[in-house]
Amino acid sequence: MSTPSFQTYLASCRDLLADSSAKTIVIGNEAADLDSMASSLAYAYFLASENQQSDQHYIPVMPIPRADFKLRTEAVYVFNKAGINLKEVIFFDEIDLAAIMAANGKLVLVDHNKLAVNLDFSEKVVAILDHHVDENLYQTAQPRIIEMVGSTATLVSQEINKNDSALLDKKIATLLLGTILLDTVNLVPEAGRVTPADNEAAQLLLPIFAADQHHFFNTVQEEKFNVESLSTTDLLRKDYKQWQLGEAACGIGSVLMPVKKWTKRDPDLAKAFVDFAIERGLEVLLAMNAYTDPDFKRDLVIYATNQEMHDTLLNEMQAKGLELNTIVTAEINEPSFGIISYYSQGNLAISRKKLHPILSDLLG
Ligand SMILES: [Mn+2]
Repeated sequence: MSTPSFQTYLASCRDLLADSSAKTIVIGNEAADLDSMASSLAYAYFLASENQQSDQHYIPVMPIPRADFKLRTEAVYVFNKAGINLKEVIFFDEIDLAAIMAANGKLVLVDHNKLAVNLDFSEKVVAILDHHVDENLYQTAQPRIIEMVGSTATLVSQEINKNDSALLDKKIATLLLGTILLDTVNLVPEAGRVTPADNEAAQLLLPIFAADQHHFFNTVQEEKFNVESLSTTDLLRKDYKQWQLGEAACGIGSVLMPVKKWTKRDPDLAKAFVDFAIERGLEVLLAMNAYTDPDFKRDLVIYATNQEMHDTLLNEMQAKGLELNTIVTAEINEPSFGIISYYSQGNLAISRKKLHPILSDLLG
């Protein structure tokens, strides 16, 4: 049987999904980084072509809702570069995983080797390709390849090359190479990520990709931090954590943009904070802005539903040495509810990880 191209295969996935046959879902980890998504696409394609005689359908599923894909700006770039039609890509909110599993479904895990806690399908895991520490689960999985390489995409490249190297066309090579370069910081030994296997995989893919490695890496890397296309709400949710601190629900978004630029760009920024807080039932919503200008800098936005909470937070952060200085933002419309204020943060050492215990002690 002739093997369909990756393009043809991907275009058929939605039909395969609708079909009544049993399905094997190929899925990456919850964080849904480029490695997880690219590896699942390439490995699902490989499995589908290896098992054309089987009555199973092999379908890659991105482990996030479709609406969240645009937040992975590096993946948006690499998918586009690989010529992938996003309409054909299947996202987690477009399937009923429990129903698929109940109908004789199976799971292939890439870029993780332990199912997310909310996915109770341990007995369904039939194969694993991963580069995280082995949790020693699903011992019957076949293959069960868990190796400490820089990228799962390396393991996928190896598997395809070993079994059917003709599948490594330009689209697949672009997906896998972009991922390996990003994960290994362009194969540079000083970054401490690259292994001989990653190097080998990259050397295999480069002639198929047939364009400049360094330019590709630089662009993927730049796109990862390019948040120009994102709205205020998307900037807040791109890298977002939420904690319950005593009575108060507190959200903190890490934002890769200076406050001055952000407020200039969006005069309704305060309204977006209010809406975001209401939607999530937050009493406190902070943005921790980090950027280079040209040196590394930090800003902070404090939003609280009431003045007392706002001032308590501000005073505590100053007491803990954040060195906050008010930024004047004349362009901003006042919030309809609650209070918001904008600061540059003199103490660059206090990241979100370090701010969390400070707030816990205060409110927890
Ligand atoms: Mn990975």
